[in-house]
Amino acid sequence: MTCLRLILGDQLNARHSWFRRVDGEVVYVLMEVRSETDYVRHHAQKVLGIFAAMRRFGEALTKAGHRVEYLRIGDERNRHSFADNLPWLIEQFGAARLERMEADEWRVEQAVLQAFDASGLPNAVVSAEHFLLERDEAATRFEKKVPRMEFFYRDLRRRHQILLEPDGEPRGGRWNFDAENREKWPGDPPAPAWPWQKHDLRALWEEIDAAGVQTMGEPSAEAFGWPLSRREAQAWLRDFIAQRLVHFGRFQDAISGQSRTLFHAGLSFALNLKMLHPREVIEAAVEAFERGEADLAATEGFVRQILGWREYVRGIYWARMPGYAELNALNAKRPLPAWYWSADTKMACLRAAVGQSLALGYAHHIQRLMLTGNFALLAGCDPDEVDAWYLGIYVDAFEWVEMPNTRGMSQFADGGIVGSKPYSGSAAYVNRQSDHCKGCHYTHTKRHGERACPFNSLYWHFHARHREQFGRNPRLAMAYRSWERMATDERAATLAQAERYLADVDAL
Ligand code: FAD
Ligand code: DLZ
Repeated sequence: MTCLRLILGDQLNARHSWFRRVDGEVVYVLMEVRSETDYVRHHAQKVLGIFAAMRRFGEALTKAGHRVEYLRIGDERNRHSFADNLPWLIEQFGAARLERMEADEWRVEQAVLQAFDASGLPNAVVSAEHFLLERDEAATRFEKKVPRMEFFYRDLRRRHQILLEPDGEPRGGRWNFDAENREKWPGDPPAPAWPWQKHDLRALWEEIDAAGVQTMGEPSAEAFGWPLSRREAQAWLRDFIAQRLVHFGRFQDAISGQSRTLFHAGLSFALNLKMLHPREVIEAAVEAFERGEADLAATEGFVRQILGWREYVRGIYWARMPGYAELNALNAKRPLPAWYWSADTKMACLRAAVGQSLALGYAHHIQRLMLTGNFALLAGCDPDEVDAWYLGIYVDAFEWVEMPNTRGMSQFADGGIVGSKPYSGSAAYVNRQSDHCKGCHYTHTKRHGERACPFNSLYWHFHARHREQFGRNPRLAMAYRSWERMATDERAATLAQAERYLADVDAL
């Protein structure tokens, strides 16, 4: 009795219990399909990376003795969706049973669930054995009331016994070292280069191109950098622990024109494809702390991202979908400026953030939140467009993690489910955290007039036009007080400047 087991492109978990035993009656199915390459315009490196990693995964399973059916993008038999390929695969293998892992994305979960049910065969769904909180528990827990991230995170630290004293209290007497993690990076200590690979993926790129898949950004197929197997991902993890963890906390919120990657881990692609398990990443950081190679602030700051934020946004996604994708609390309608696809803007910080996103399929968290995200928020860009851009451009972008970060944390379109206030910042913030303002076409100290930095007038315009929503928010009280203290003609000139900028955002 043959059983088909479906493996999605972001389910490359070599340590899943499925693979512990070789069973001649099980056929593992992987498919490169247009339903997944086309639901949004992806970065070329994202499609290349997912396909190359899927192919390596399929080959490794075959080598380990498993039966594998791998459908390439150019395969003539390929009908380009999970639902359309399943019926002929069932027939070809005479399958009597279907199995799958839980999908991480709502759209895909619905599609495969329906396809499995439509087959009429007995079928089962199992955990992807990746997250630290199972999907159903996360969804149930967040269904009625979403806890603040901090309390959720403390709870997971207790549950998984991470960085705790024997009496259950946090190591160092505090749960949170965020206050120590906000330094600007002066260029020293030097930021170590990431351990980019040099995979030659030109043949695969030709296949993708020949199939007509539309992408954005640079493929860099001749020397493709991202890790493509568990072994390579483990090497990236070791490199991060040895080279960058030590300064991760201090410079976590820094932005610099001198380094695109600073002390960040670069592990999100490997984690989200499930080549690495979050537990092993957390354990590696905690072990480095125990060996005295990183201090508590750096280690806790890193653990918080993975055990806290990553699991938290997934809980929100699964508790609130599909409605979450429709939320637009600030009624934002503006199209995203054209330079989000070209980096052709005079704003130095945004030129760098968009430019590196197109080149690498990567920007670090503060670039995503306080540069591209902040601009879209202040300008009032449509969250559907903002979501589509973030979901496409980053190699690590999968909707379960992209959407609560974008629509929620960054755009406040969820009305405050993820964060209690919008992440808005003026040029003062950008100048405090980065070295971009110095050589910029715009002047970071000016609110209006020639070459006034757009972040300033847009910041005040945003707060003025959303006074009803945010005027009584205690976390924004200081901003509104400053606005009130400003002279009337200064306020008028600032708002008029913002209006001029908003009338032609493509020209900024
Ligand atoms: P590091 O800064 O080194 O952090 C370590 C790890 O912590 C990351 O690999 C990631 O797994 C996890 N992490 C850190 N912050 C978050 C967070 N806010 N949410 C979830 N996990 C987090 N992350 C994605 O994985 N996919 C996305 O599509 C995505 N979209 C984002 C969109 C916006 C608007 C914002 C503000 C953030 C987004 N993030 C996303 C979160 C974060 O920016 C990335 O996880 C991070 O930049 C990945 O790079 P890194 O591995 O070098 O991370
Ligand atoms: C993102 C993506 C792309 C571009 N292509 C494929 C594919 O051809 N086959 C596949 O199985 N998965 C792909 N993926 C990942 C899926 O979209 C992913 O499984 C869902 O987003 C669920 O998280």
